[in-house]
Amino acid sequence: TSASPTRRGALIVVEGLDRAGKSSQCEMLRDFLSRQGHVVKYIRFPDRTTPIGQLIDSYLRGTSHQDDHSIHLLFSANRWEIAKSIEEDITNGTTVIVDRYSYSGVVYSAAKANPTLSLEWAWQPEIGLPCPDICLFLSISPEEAAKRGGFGAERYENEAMQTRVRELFRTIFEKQEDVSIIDAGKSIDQVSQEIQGAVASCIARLDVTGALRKLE
Ligand code: ADP
Ligand code: 2DT
Ligand code: MG
Repeated sequence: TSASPTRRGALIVVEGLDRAGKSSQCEMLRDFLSRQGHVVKYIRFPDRTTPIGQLIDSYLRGTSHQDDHSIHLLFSANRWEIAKSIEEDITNGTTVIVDRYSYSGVVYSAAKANPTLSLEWAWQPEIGLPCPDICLFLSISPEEAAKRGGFGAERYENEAMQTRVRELFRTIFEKQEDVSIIDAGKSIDQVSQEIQGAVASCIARLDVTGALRKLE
């Protein structure tokens, strides 16, 4: 007799603009799923703790400069260096919540309007990474985001960049089927209810004996 296979965990990605509420909602979702008895991990990209992440951190804080393509590939490499451990966690039954992923990766880079850095170019190094079972896009208007405080000091935290990022997120998520668009302008509790609903139905549909897909 063979042992019954471990139920795999789910890979849940939360995306959105600055101040959309991603980090708050990831924490609440982690606590919600833990209370339901799931083993849960919450991770974020960029992971600024690795050597590659430290290069990214100094670039974002403006203490170093990088070519647009080069920093793009470092953000991608920062996912590849963690990808194996995500896959292992999922296989071992841990549900992984990810705060920003490849979608932020392509959108922020393409928003620079560098003629040789298109969305298509930017997507190539993402191919083969673990594919989320559900992607939640926290959608917020510039007005609502502004109410949540001014821009911070990091690169990209300015009106022009955020406007282009918002348009590009819309472009990529219009084409994509398995994305849940959440109105992030509502109260924290309302947003969290919607996220819980979307995640619960994803987990219910999930073939927990099937493998995690790859981005293509
Ligand atoms: P992100 O990770 O997307 O940048 P955060 O979760 O850090 O966003 O939230 C940014 C700020 O907005 C925080 O001060 C947080 O308390 C607040 N905030 C988050 N969600 C809401 C909401 N639904 N309504 C009002 N304020 C919110
Ligand atoms: P936070 O740490 O505050 O989320 O900001 N970014 C992120 C990219 O340009 N490419 C990526 O691949 C990822 C994951 C978005 C991180 C900043 O880095 C940007 C905002
Ligand atoms: Mg955050």
